[in-house]
Amino acid sequence: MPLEIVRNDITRMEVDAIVNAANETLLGGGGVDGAIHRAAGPRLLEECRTLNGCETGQAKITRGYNLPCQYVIHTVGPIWKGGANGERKLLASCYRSSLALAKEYHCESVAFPLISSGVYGYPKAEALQVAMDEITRFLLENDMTVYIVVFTRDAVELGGKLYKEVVAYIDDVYVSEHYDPYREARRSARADGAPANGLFRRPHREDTARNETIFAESAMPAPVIGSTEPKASLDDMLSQVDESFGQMLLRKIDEKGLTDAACYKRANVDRRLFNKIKNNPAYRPSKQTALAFAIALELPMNEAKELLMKAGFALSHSNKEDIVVEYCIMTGNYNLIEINQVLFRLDLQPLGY
Ligand code: AR6
Repeated sequence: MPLEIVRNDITRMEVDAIVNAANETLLGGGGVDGAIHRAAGPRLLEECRTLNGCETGQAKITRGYNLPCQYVIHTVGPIWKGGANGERKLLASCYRSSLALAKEYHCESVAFPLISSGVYGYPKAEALQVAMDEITRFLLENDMTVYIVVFTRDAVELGGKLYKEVVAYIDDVYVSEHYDPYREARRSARADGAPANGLFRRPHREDTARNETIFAESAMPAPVIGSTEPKASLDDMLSQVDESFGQMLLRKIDEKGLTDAACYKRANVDRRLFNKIKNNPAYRPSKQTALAFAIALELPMNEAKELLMKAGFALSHSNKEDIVVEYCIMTGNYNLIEINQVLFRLDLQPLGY
């Protein structure tokens, strides 16, 4: 997947380059800078001494030494002074300069921490937005896998309007459809003063099944048992195979007037996977990939379901990822990066590949 947000310690990332949130001296410090120097060993500091520092918004590169990555790109983020002192521009410049260096050194994968969002005080949600905007812009023109590495404890501080809306929607849909009458009966009995371990009839399977709504139509019409219609032969049926996922995808790309590259980039899918889908009509992508294309193509709900079905999947209210995507399609939010941010916060699988 070209852009991915992950929870990790950046010093463990096995990528071509990791980015360090350094200071202008480049001689080490606390936070992620301290962690990177500790993990890389003293030779990193020796090399940093030869670089004569680095200006805010710029970046310099060294080797990775004992780290699992080949390079460390050191960039200096702005100190947050309220937001009216060019902080955004400088932070954006950190990402641009670092990505330009990564490209110059032929890196195929790079991992960024949330620069400036620790000691330098940049609000985390805004820092993440700048990171995503700049990385997305870069990926429109370049092929690279870029990770934004968020320390686990920081993830909870990442806010966002869409996130709050989606959580409310999940609470409505998921909770009501996973209503368990058995548990409810126990709960109300407890409220009535009945013993918590009292015996209750477990609901019949059909009771609970009624609460589960799968909202994609079935891919095949249900077989009619005992039908008197003449039976088609298997050969006949096999000769009438529908348009495949890849064929429908390419047709939709044309109908929308998009180029292939614009579509797979919007879908956060890498070129190799797109070519696999394009060149092999029988190829079945993962559900995350199929959904990513539905979002990239800005398909309305019925067409999104149809595309998904071509890959052999359906949307289900039993699945939180699906509810998030459903909400976004229903509300016309086709910003895949934003959707992935919400999925990440909810600990769900992101879309794309
Ligand atoms: N992996 C991933 N993220 C991390 C890690 C880690 N190992 N450690 C911290 N973070 P900061 P800044 C997150 O303070 O704000 C240094 O002293 C952290 O939670 O490291 O740009 C330099 O020398 C936060 O979200 O960098 C400078 O003087 C983000 O990384 C100054 O701090 C950045 O936090 C730079 O401050």
